[in-house]
Amino acid sequence: MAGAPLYLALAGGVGGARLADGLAGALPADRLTVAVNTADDFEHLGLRISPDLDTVTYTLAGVEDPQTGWGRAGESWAALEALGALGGETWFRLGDRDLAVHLLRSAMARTGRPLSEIAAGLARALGVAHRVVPMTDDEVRTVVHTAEGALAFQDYFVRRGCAPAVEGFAFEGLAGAAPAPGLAECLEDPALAAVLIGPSNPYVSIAPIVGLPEVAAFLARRTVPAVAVSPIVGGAAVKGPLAKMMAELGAEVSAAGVAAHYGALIDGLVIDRADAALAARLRSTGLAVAVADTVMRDRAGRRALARTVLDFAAGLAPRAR
Ligand code: FO1
Repeated sequence: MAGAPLYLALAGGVGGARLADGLAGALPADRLTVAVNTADDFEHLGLRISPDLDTVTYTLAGVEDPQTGWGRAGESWAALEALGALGGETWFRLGDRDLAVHLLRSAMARTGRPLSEIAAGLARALGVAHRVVPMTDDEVRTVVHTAEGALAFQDYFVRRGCAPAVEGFAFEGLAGAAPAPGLAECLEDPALAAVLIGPSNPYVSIAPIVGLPEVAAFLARRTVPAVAVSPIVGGAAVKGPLAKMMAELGAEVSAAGVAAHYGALIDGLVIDRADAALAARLRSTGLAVAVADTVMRDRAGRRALARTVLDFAAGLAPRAR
């Protein structure tokens, strides 16, 4: 017997973190693994920064900044202000409480501990019961190819405010990267019931996770369904530069554009009520579609969407091998 169903959620930044929090409210701690993008990670001011891991961990711990969705609630900025006064770089805004996490992670990384072990320790210390794992312990770095040349991800995203027109993406180190232990175990677990892809950016948050060679091979031969939540609602991104990226890449800026991008990677897509008119067109391609409120305005909204996603995935037939 495989036991109670286990779910694997794939998450990037804020949208993925919010769905993961809803799922954590609906599932026991040992029945959910959240695998998080680490291709946005970078070294800054000598510190090891893992923005998406921290966003997911803070959100599950209930200590995230409710306005930005990243960083911590009730943050103070004394260190950043002092840094600026010294002429240091302040374009990447690190709050004091957040800084403590980067200091500790960097110190632990210098002792040779893998990111997955460090992330588990930080999550435990913040009171997170569910399993939050980096997609890999290996170094994978997103490079954004733009009309102004190749840019490291955070240079494009934060320093340049996503202004340069995107031409494509590369994930350095991805071909040789292995899933981190918690993710690898989840893929091999006979209780795995579904893969749930959060409303994260498909190009830069989800692509690195599903592009890990072992994850890609698993997804290609999976019998469990994979379901995504569209991060595009009413032709606009709920958060971040996704709509701009899609337009620059010549994709249709809609939930249908998201479905076309994912292709055979997903069996079902949850679209917002605002996009209900797209459902028939999407279903005609063989994709299962659920229509729901996908903009998670509060914790109740996260829980409700998580319930919809779980019920939707449970209603999909196993895939033939
Ligand atoms: N995003 C910003 O737009 N500006 C920032 O100054 C910024 C700082 C920051 C610090 C810690 C952290 O964990 C995340 C931070 N983010 C910031 C968000 C982050 O760069 C992106 O949301 C992700 O990399 C994309 O998912």
